[in-house]
Amino acid sequence: MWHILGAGSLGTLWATRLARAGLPVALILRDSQRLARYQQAGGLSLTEQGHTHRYPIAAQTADATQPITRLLVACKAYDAANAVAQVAQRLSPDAQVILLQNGLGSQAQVAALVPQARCIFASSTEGAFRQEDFQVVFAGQGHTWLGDPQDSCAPDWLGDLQQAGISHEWTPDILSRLWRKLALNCAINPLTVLHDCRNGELRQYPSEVAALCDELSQLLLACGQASAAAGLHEQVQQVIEATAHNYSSMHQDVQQGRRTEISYLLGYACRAAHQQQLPLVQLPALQQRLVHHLQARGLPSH
Ligand code: NAD
Ligand code: KPL
Repeated sequence: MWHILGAGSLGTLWATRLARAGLPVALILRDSQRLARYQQAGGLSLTEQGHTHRYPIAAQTADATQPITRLLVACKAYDAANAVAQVAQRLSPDAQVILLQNGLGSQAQVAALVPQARCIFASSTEGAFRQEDFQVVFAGQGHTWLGDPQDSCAPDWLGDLQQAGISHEWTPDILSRLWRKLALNCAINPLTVLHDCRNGELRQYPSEVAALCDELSQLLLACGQASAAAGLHEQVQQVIEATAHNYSSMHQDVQQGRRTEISYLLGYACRAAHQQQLPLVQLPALQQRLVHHLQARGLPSH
């Protein structure tokens, strides 16, 4: 049984594909009000290439009693630990917890809460967004890398992902993937918020982007992530070109008045630099500007 904690964009994308492949899935929703709204909606809707299907997947709240052996955590990074704490006592002794959160920091918070469970980290380039509650659009095909920094053995359920058509790969170095994605996000997303622009408009700020990439590369090297540092600036420029017409996820969050994952991206990078006693200038200054920007709009800055 796949228990899926959080029925937002990625949670729905995973739950619907697993369920339509005939695999047993149960959603864990925040509270009984949200469960009632879900039941009223009649299931999760997924729109793909203009076609919408509804999947009446079983749902429960955290206080249900069914034991959990495989938990997919599909909350935002800032909600992951609290959400997992609510179901921790239901985890069986051999439980596996799959963490879909972007950035770094939330994975360690969850792992500390559930030391008995195997925690598997994921980094995904799939794209999905919520149209309405329980109605999600699959906006961008992508790939998901999965790995366990403590144990390189692949879990036995990767066949379920294959069966469900979820493009994936088991990697012995998931931390390198997560660090690289964090660095890309730190080089692009805050600047798009501060300049209120699409990714492509960052072409107008080449020295700002280059200076950030330089400091992010220094940080990755100091943190023992040499392969994540290699060619960072070139890849950032490629991503800016390839996604020139898009607004970054952080820009979309700020535009829509939603909390950002700053603490698990730029905040994590700045804390890591501090721990490494690395005297960086650009990254902390960028964080300060972003924090002010968020505070001025009444948004959480952590
Ligand atoms: P989302 O906001 O759409 O969904 C999160 C869901 O978690 C919400 O439905 C929320 O109600 C639920 N939730 C929060 N606390 C809960 C609790 N205690 N119990 C039960 N449910 C709870 O977020 P998302 O876009 O799916 O993103 C999830 C993670 O995946 C983020 O870290 C994001 O950066 C990452 N990610 C998202 C995408 C994407 O395209 N959406 C792509 C790659 C990575
Ligand atoms: O992942 C992204 C995001 O918007 O969060 C990209 C497109 C890579 C920009 O950082």
